[in-house]
Amino acid sequence: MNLLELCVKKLGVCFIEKCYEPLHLKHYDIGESWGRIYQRSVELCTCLGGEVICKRARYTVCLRNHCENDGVCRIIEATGEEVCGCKSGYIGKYCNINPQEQCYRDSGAQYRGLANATVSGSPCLPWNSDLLFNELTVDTVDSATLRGLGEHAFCRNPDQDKLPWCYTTSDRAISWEYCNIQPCSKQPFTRRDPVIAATPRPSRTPARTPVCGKRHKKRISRARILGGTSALPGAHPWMAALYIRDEFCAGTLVSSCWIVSAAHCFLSNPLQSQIRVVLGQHGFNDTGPNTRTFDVEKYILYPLYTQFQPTLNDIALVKLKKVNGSCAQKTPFIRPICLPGKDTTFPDHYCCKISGWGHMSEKANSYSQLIEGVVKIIPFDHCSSPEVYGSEVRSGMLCAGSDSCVDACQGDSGGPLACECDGVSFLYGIISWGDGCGRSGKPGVYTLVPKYADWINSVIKRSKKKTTANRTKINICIGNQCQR
Ligand code: 4AZ
Repeated sequence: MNLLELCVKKLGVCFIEKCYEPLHLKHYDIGESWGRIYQRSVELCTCLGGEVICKRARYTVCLRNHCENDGVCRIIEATGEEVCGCKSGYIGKYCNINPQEQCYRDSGAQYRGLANATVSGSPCLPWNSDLLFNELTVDTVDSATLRGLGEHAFCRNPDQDKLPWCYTTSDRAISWEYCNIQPCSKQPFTRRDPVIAATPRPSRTPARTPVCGKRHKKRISRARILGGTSALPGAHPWMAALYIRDEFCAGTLVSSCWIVSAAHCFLSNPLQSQIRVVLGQHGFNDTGPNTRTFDVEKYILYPLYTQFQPTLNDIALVKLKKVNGSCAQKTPFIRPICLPGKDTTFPDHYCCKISGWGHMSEKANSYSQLIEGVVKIIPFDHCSSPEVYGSEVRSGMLCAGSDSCVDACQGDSGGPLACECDGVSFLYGIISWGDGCGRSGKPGVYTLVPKYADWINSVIKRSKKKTTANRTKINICIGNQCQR
């Protein structure tokens, strides 16, 4: 059918008339059919260009009732579709929406109301939006409805966060934000009430939130650099994009003015005026409202680094030039990672994350969106065995790889190997070198940051006495972060 024939002209603009089904809070396309239970009658409805035509339908009782809140479940014989008849006060295809809920209790995991905008006023994306393909696996209808998700754009808390939130688009990429909705403890609430940030209740032992290493990310489930998945904006807020003449490298923000990167990125001895650093970047070479661009005041290679052995001591510090008196200011998309102490160790087989805009394969020649992947720390003895890298791997390096060929590649150099302990990320390695990309038995090799912790701190402190680099004390973190 020619869609143009079905569109309706309003103010000279052509609209395709969809049909709104108030029981499901959903628009159906022209020609689409759906079942419903309306005033106890089981019906099969069809959308005919803005008009809904419903007919009584023959039905049987469902073998298993998936309708919530004591709704009744019926199967329409003609289509096999299961439909729900909701008790008063509930609507939605599965009776799991309660339009009367104006506030949320506890953390809002059970909130089923209609709030659909974030604190900054952005509209929520529907939970079934194609744009969330990488973010969500609403594995089964059951788990989705149990978590309050569905074909709607209402605020929910499906992942034990502290309050309801939703996905939004920000800077042409998917992001997320908490919702503009009050806890019931703050009732009475009127729509005109200003949104006041909740003041945390004083606690006897105030919990210290680290100033570094916290991500702004959401990925409810679904796992997918080389072999990695597209990262969410804010998932790696410490990522820095280094445009060095016509070359590209990555780096990691460790304090407001300092980026850690790889020394080999500066092999061509660029002038500092030839380097540009972009923070908060998602797509390669793509700036927007979430990005900040900085000139470089200076860069410092590790004193023992030499171009004759470019894989040894492959670490450099880049100092950003201040803009209006300050360097990087924190946003959900820009914040530093924590630096490990010199004794910090993550054990063999620990899973850490790499991220970067680098090539997606050895043969590729273009850069990408920010991609992330999980790699495991490989025992040093194995990596330095003759069948892997032999004596090319030295102390001050660490190897990490995965069975599913997740690996860093050209353009990822200088970027982080971030290892997380109790939800705080540490810069444990710097992407440095490897034999090709994703080759079996040839893991990526990283500069081991703890070995350079004293040097980093001395440079950063020397240059600015008052602030030290972000450090949160950990020595050994046990526990495995591999499950995503
Ligand atoms: C590079 O050229 C590069 N597979 C970085 C890391 C690896 C390979 C190449 C590791 O920047």
